[in-house]
Amino acid sequence: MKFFAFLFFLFIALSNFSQNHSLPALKYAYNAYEPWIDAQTMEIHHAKHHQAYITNLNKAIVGTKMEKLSIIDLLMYASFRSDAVRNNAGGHFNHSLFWDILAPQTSQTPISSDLAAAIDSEFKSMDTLRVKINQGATTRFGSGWVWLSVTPDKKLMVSSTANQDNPIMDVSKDRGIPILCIDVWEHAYYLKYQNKRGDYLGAIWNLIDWGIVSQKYNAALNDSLLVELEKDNWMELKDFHKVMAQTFHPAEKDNLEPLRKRSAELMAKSSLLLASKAPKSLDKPAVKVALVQLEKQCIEINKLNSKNASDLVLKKKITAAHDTFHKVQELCHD
Ligand code: MN3
Repeated sequence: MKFFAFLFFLFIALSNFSQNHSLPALKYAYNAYEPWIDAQTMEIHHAKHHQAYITNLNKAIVGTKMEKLSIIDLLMYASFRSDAVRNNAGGHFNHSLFWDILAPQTSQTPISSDLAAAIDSEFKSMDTLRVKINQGATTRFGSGWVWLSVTPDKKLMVSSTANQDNPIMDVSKDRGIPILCIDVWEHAYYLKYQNKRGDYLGAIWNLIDWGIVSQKYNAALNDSLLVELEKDNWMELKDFHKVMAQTFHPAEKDNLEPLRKRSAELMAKSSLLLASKAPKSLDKPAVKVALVQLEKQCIEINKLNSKNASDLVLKKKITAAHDTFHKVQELCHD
């Protein structure tokens, strides 16, 4: 009996271990970031705020397929996730990167010549980059983050996002792999700097470990995620996908109501998709041919619907259009 109880607890322990996200340890003591960030802020920020994102992320995904997904997969398709997953997966990833790039001055490592050259060619100088990042941070209304990222065409980009969003998420306009970030939530600075975000921004530059940022720059340049981000950056495809999913799936179960209500919208989205500019790697004849066919099918569905075609006919047509859309998606992931 004891042996079975042991197995049972082992199973519970292992299953928790494999499914849960957990708080990464800080590389330095809470007081090592003084005087720029005080120990109390670091401790509350790490042990309370960051931990809360992780606890709530684990809660939001427990018992779902998302338990098995990497944090990157959770972020990539944020537009398809609940607000709880979007905010807490973002909160976990963003803070993990932030802690990673901060170091007390005595422990900092120098910037690589590759990153220094990329900064000079993209922003003219480190000083201009700093001004640009601080501008992004100052003008971010409310809570959010400012980022330095590597874009799919391997350039450096400064951007900012609201709340716990980040450049990996498909809800972001400017996408890339972040290599540096600054937290501009008030909880990052309020105890020491109160409402003076500018003073905090002045201080935080003393803590950035450019050697670590350089490592992240090299890793990002060779990361296959860059290719995925480029392919995924097609808003019109996502817009069409949503309407297709919300009309086709009910139709599969013989509920034609959503399609009857939204056939004009589906048609409009298919035209917008056909007219849109595809990401460079997907701009190929086979994709175009499939999109032309898809638009034709959506126009026909709308026409049949306006003539009150039977459920059976509409179901057959939306199934065929859905097959075409699947072909587009397959072509995109070749
Ligand atoms: Mn924070």
